[in-house]
Amino acid sequence: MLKGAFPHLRSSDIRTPADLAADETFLAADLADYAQVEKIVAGVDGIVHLGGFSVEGPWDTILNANIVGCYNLFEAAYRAGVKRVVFASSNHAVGFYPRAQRVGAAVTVRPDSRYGVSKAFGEALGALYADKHGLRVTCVRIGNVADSPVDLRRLSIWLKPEDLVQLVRIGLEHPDIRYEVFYGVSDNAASWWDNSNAQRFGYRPQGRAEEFRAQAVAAQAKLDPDPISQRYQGGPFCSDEYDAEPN
Ligand code: 15L
Repeated sequence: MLKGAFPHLRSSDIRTPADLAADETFLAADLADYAQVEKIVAGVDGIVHLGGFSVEGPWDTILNANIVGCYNLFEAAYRAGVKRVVFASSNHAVGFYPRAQRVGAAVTVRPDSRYGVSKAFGEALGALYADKHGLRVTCVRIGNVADSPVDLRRLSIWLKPEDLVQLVRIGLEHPDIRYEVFYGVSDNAASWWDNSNAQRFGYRPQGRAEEFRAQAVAAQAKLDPDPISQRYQGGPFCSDEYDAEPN
């Protein structure tokens, strides 16, 4: 969806996609290897950093892909003179806020997993490179990107792909960005997040999760009840490995 928005696009992943089009430029890289990251950022003006391990995983996996990998990305970007980074953070950086609480972009992080901790780390790293080195950094705490919301939790956090593109373009183009945190969420009536910071930069989401309520409710009915998951915003990322006394 960014095709045509910018004169040149380069994509990267640890594996080469099988369906690359003839007009697409691709460079494979393992983010955990600094020398490889240096090659993919060379000559680039702006980066949309979606790379890494995108769910909970063993510590070594998170450490290499999301901690070392994220450091390599910001460090190499800064050294190469890249001007902007849009970092794909996640709702799981704040997943342990209860669903009953509405939160804004400035709340203390409350990660719900090692994965969520890695996203909080990425947000902190982005702030460091913005404040100390002048990189323009936008962190998007993405809810769930899909064609439609697939359960009750996703009715609150669903992000229509086109709306993600809108947020990415704000991060890459808005003249007033220095360091900002946005929620990656569409115009969902059941949202738990105050996304006024994104709106301040012109974000006007088009997706409305409520239009899919019936299908989300039907899908939810097929899931086993899980009180911890249903209490907190991060859902199953909270109940996974949970052994605390509930408070
Ligand atoms: C995420 O951060 C994941 O990348 C995605 O796969 C979903 O699990 C999403 O969160 C979610 O919370 O639904």
